[in-house]
Amino acid sequence: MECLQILPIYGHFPEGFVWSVATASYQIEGAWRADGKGLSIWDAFTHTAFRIANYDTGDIACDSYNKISEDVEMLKKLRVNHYRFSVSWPRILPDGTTRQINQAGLNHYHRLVDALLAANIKPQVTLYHWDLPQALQNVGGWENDTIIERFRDYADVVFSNLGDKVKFWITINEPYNVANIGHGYGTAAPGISSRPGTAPYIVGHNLIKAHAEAWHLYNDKYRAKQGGIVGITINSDWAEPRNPYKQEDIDAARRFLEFQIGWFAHPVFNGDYSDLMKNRIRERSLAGGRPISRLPEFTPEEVKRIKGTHDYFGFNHYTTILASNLDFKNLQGVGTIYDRTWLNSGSTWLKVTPPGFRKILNFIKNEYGSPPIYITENGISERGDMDLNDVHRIHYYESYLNQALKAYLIDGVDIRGYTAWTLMDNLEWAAGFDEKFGFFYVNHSDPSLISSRPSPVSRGGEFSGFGSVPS
Ligand code: PNW
Repeated sequence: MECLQILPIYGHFPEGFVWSVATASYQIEGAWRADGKGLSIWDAFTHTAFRIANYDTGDIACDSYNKISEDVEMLKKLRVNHYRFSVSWPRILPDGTTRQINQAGLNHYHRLVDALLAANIKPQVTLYHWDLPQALQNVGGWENDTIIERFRDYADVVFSNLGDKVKFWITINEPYNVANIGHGYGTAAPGISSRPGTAPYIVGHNLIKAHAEAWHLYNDKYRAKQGGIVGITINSDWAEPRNPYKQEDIDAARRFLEFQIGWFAHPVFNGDYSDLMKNRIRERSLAGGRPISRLPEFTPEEVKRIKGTHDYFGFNHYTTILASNLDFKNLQGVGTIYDRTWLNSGSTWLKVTPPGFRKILNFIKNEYGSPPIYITENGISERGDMDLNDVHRIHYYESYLNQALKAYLIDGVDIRGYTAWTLMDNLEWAAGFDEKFGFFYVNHSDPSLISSRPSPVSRGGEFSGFGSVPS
């Protein structure tokens, strides 16, 4: 049985399968103060000392704000049929509210969407890929529950302006990372790390409610007219027990998954946080002398309103960890390490572990009611000197795609689309420009940023585009 895992499978994904690549506004757009754009928490974060490797910023990034046609040319070369990008909230609503709607910002996205459609590439649009208006952060950001209404208002502006042309919406990208990295570790904007046991859960709670309100808004006001689909994109690693013969580690792996993918998927797909998560956090909170759990509660009405707010399962996946039981340290009580035989990447957290992809796709099928799944991110980074030959990247995509194909053909997982991260090397958040996930290389020492993209030095000399991936 085990050897079957490493043999490739041949076959096809279904008719109409979505082949896509993804980017995010702050990572590529630049033009951070152009045409009336407000500041985002990432503008503030990258301009704060010691936050970002090499003091890199997204001030210019890949200059995509000014390079729509170059970006579309690259997409054509990849022969994708979709392109996933995100809208910068402060570019459209400079202070985060509808008090002022910045038409110049909206026009940028109109131009981009029009150029895509003219090239027969359909847009997949993320409303929130982490660049919150700084003005909203100044009043508490995702910790303040007024954010739910603000997000709904923002979604309303974007749906009403772009919804005639955009039929695939993602409300929020990776709420787990917004909550945990932004408000627990503090290594992503807004960089809050002073209340690691409470702030992430409050933020997560508001993210879930904000997503649900945006989904209902679309459902009630736009769906009949515009006919698109809306979902949330949830990220998760796969977890294997560190010692597969030890029940404690098997339980730890399960806890890891329920605390990562389950934190957001359980309320949206099954209703409420899982009992395992609720019980564990309550137990630990009380043991630590708190009167109530650190995990906020949904009222029964809220549970009902949130459950079912999905037209598909948006899923980002990169890697696998080994889980073991820990009786102290973090709330979930899970220690994580990597197997030393796993291939490395340019990111410390990312190891090449293809079989976990198939397993977690099956986990989604089994735990969340076999929803249609769009993989909205998957990819690998490199760092250091590169010859653009890309053997690691080719190996990663071939083996991960084959695992997805097995999940589809053998296991019956309802996979509808696959999106690679990312179109071109871009600002990899706190890691700056050093970690390169792109299909295309961007030469930052060329002030025009043009000559190297799109150009013969683009990556993937041997990656012949999605049109010919064994599918
Ligand atoms: C995702 N981790 O972020 C994001 O959606 C992208 O914007 C990002 O560039 C891409 O994956 C590559 O990192 C992640 O530490 C950031 O486990 C960090 C982690 C995972 C995903």
